[in-house]
Amino acid sequence: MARFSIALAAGTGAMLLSLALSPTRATVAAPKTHTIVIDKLKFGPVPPGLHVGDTIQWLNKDLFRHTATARDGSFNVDLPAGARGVTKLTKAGTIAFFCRYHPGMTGQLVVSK
Ligand SMILES: [Cu+2]
Repeated sequence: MARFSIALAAGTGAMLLSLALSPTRATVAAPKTHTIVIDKLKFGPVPPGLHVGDTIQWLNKDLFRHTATARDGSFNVDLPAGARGVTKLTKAGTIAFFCRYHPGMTGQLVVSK
C-alpha cells in the first residue's frame, strides 16, 4: 500500500515536471503602446494588431483643439493643440471614434482579445 502510494506520487511529479518544461504555444503578448497622429484635421492611420491591455497614444500635431471620442462612450480624450493623451484598451471589438469639434474626423479601433 505504502509502496504504491510512493510510486503514484513519483509518477505524478514526473508528469507535472514534464508539463512545466514543455514549451507553451499560447504565449500572451506584452501590452504595447500604439500612436495615432492627428494632423490637418484628420486622424492618421490606426495601427493594426490592437489588443485588450494595449494603450493608444493620441498625438495632436494640429493647431486646433480636438478630441478622440468613442461613439460607445468608452473613452473621451481632450486634445488641445500640440497635446497628447492616452486611452487604455479594455475590451475587444470595433470601436468607432470621432472628434467632437469636427464631426467629419472619424476612425475606428479594431481590438482583439
Ligand atoms: Cu477636431
